[in-house]
Amino acid sequence: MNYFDINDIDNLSTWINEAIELKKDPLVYKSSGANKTICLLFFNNSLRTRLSTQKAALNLGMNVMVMNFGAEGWQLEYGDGEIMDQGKSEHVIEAAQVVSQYCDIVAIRAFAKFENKEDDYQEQVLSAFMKYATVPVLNMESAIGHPLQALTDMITIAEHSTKARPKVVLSWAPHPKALPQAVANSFAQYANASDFDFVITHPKGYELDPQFVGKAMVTINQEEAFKDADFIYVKNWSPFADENYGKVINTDSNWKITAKKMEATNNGKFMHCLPVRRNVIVDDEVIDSKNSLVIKQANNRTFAAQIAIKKILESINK
Ligand code: AN0
Ligand code: CP
Repeated sequence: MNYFDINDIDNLSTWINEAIELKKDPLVYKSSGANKTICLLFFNNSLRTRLSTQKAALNLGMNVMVMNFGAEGWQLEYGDGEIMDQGKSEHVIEAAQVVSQYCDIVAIRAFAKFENKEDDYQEQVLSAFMKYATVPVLNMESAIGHPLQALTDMITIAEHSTKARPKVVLSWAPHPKALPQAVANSFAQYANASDFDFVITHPKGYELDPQFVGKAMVTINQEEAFKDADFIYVKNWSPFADENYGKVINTDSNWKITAKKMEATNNGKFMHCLPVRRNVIVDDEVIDSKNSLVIKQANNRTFAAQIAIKKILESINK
């Protein structure tokens, strides 16, 4: 099996409960990855994903190889039948098969490039690796999804929820650079698969792909959205719509998360996947408050990765 998106999870609440259980004794499956190797390929920067996925693999007794592919690998070609007389040195057809011979799982981070919406939304990089690799593929944030982050977020909400059906709000916040929709897409997808009163709030023009929005309540009134919320999950993303795809069309600081806005919530918890720009996305006062879960959330990245890798290992050993 791959862990590419939510469709690779047979039962989300089982995965969440297993991850919470694993936290009590992270080394309990130390022998399950013995003599197996995971190779982590990064086409983009990372702090949490790189270290927590490595840590998860080590907890499972695996060997880990990490490559900063974006800076140190050959530039890859993805197109079929290309005459490769330009800048790209190697085709993914060879690269994926070659990497597969050195490891048992290949994990990949490859963000949206914002060059061509179709390439991004067809998951050009991850799809090619899944097509040509001969070992399972783990998604460490692709063009349109971040399933390890979303699993982490569901684990964190499960741990901190005091209600059977919490009100969970995904709020856009301003950012100076154009960021992918991946984190928001996956969060929405996993939130829709959970028993939440789920609300998404963003300025006009920031509508997400309907396949991820699903049954969520969507509003451009952030103040209204925050009312009685139990969890405020904040993330910037750039527009999905064709006309402004991957551009910055709004930097309105009125969307920043402030202590005043948090007052309208039901003693709501603040969540963000990190990295976060302080006092642009969120005021210090909020991220430093006792209701901020960001550090605990980052810790859960290890256990989300460990569950996903464990499931992949089980599928290999079957
Ligand atoms: C990335 C993004 O928004 O997708 C990674 C988040 C985990 N964020 C930045 O590039 C700042
Ligand atoms: N949340 C997250 O994926 O962080 P990194 O980009 O630092 O890995």
